[in-house]
Amino acid sequence: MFINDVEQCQWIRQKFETPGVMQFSSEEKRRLLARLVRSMRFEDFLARKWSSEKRFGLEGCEVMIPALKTIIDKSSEMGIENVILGMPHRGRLNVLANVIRKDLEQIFCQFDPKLEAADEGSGDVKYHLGMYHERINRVTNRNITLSLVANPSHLEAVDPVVQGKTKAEQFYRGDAQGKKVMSILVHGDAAFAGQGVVYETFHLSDLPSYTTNGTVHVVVNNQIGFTTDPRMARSSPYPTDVARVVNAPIFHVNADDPEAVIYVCSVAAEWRNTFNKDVVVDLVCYRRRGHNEMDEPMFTQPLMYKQIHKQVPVLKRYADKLIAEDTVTLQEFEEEIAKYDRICEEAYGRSKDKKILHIKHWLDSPWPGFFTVDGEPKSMTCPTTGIPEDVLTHIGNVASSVPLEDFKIHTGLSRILWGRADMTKKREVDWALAEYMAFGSLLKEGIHVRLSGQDVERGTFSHRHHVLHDQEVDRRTCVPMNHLWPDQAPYTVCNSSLSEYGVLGFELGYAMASPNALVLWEAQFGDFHNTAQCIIDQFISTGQAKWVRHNGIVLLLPHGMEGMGPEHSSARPERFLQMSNDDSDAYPAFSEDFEVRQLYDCNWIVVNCSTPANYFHVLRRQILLPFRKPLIIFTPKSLLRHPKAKSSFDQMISGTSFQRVIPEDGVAARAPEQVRRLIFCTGKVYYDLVKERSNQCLDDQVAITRLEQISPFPFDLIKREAEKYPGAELVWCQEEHKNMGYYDYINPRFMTILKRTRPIWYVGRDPAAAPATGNRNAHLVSLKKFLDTAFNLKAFEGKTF
Ligand SMILES: Cc1ncc(C[n+]2csc(CCOP(=O)(O)OP(=O)(O)O)c2C)c(N)n1
Ligand SMILES: [Mg+2]
Repeated sequence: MFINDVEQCQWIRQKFETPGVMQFSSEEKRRLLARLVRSMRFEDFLARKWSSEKRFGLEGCEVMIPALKTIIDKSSEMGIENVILGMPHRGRLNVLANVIRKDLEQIFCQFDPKLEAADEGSGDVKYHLGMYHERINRVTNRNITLSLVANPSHLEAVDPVVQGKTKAEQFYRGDAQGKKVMSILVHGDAAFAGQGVVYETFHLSDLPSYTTNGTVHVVVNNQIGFTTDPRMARSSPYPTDVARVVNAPIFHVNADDPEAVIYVCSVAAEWRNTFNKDVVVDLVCYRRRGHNEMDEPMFTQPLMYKQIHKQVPVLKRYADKLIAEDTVTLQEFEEEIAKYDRICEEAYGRSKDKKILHIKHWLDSPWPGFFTVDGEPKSMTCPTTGIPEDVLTHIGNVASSVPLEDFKIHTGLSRILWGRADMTKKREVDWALAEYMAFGSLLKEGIHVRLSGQDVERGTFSHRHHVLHDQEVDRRTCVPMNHLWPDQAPYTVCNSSLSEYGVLGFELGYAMASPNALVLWEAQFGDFHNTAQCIIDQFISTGQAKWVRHNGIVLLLPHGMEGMGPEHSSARPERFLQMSNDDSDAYPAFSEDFEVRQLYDCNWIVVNCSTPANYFHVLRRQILLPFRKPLIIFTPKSLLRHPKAKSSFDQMISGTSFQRVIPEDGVAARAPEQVRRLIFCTGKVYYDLVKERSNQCLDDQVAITRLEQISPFPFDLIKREAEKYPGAELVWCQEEHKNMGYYDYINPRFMTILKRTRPIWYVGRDPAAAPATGNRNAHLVSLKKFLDTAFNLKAFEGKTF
């Protein structure tokens, strides 16, 4: 343990070294016995009824149930009203039944393979689902809300998600010190030591905008069961190394000594609620069965399992002890068992009447009032996203000012603010100002906005400057966005630790807590999102399908080929598009609500805006939609300062909206029948194309139309554009390599909407392994090459498709 605070060390010493500290009343002992009965008999019941089903039983560590309950009791006693739990497979069903108190029949009916799912989506296996429950804590007689966050198989991935949700719940309750809301994270020993996200999560606990004011961690340390498991080498010398890494006290306790366990758990909860710091309880136990109930551990660990089979179960041991010391009689003990078995049997009987499975009953984060009682959106429309001009002007003025007196900002920043004032006067915005206006206007409407990521306060490209720093007073800062209106919602902008997996998971959890917040995570460069791939694959892309849970998180991923080398170039749009669930081959029915219906049906929205105004609108639309979907935005780098990448207030005032497609509006659009080529593109390459078209004097012969919302694919608007230019050759132009970017996604969709009557030719960089070259000259040569092809009207002559 590496605690350098004397008071804290003394506190721990006093808790553990004072003679006779572990005293339990007979009532406490009986409660502990009853909890062990439930824990053990629950597993026995499942084993009897469904002997060939995986349930990842707790046998060998049944004490985890009283352990968790003690942490909750003690925390409730110290004022906690809301506990958010994250845990892996081991013992999860038992926790649902006996800690969260999910109705047993709801758990049992999950074992019935014939049950039909009432909700759309893929669903998930029973030992992954989440849960939310408000109840009275029987020990303290106080209300307590417990939620268990749904998780994927990916061990420890849920940790930062739980922390983000906890932080958000604390934030909305004004519980800045974590006195009302706390989290508990349960870990397996191998995953705890081996998965880096554990460390990333611990690290967040020391950062002001990410701390949950302490978490109680419980490790189910059955490492003995893995020591010779051929599936994995034993992890590094646990637990000493882990102690060094997690920088929190670790209390090791023998799981076969239930009184010691609950004493330690009570001290851990007291530690958390006294010092608001993390603490780890290491339950050293063994695993009575195989990894799951279908596994035979004797195959690989014969000698160890011979020993394990000789172990007397903890319940028997403890019952014998209490009977010997006259705390309970054998009869009372047997009655306690019979009572719980009866509860299980009765619930089992009721579970058989269930015909339909509602995954909705397993929501970990209900959003009261956001949907109708049936869980449907309250409307199927999206109001326009423009705002009154005076609001734009007001935000522009605040964005260009320093709201605090005697606050000296850097002269370079003065120039930037002056530039913003000038734009506001001219009724125009660049990227940063458009974002300011989107955030500011949502804050005015009572929507909390939180932007998190590495260096987001200033902006990686030094364009944002949402936090001003006094040049003369150390650590004096000012966030003008919080000085817009007296009754606005709060704005949080926070530089994260240098982590993607942990931080994106955290923000996803934060966004889970409420639909009335715009929560954004920005990657330093889009490339870096792949170290958070698990959060993207397991939660963002699939979360709704698996857990019927909406989430409106926004990913800002800087993207663009600018000769900066293989890494600072691509946010890998192809990956997001490949995971988009809209059907490439189905010719859509164009109903009146097609646009919003498509958004409702998709698993996420992928956009690449080419104008600041469209960026402004898509951010606002995210909140004005009557449902929530993750939004992936490929954001620009060079366009942040491109003189042409500006928008007028006219494109943002009331009545204006997000444009899924921006059609050609120059000369070509005025005489479409004369147009020989219609180029579709998305993002920054538009500006290269327009410049080249003008250089080659082809403005009347080549039209350029921008796809701004890539997925779900705007079939209706693309159809309209293609039909407007009946004599034009259709081209898709992208700056990314052919096996990357958007081409593989858009091509079959163009074919569907054109009913295969016209080809869409590819223009862009050749296929490649790396997303971009490291050689600036090679970058420029390939750019020139594909721009030449884009405007070579003979390039596809005679070719068939
Ligand atoms: C990230 C990840 N890698 C691998 C696995 C496959 N896996 C499932 S359980 C398990 C062992 C977990 O050991 P431990 O954390 O000690 O938990 P226990 O099962 O012993 O309770 C492994 C490797 C997984 N689920 N997640
Ligand atoms: Mg283990």
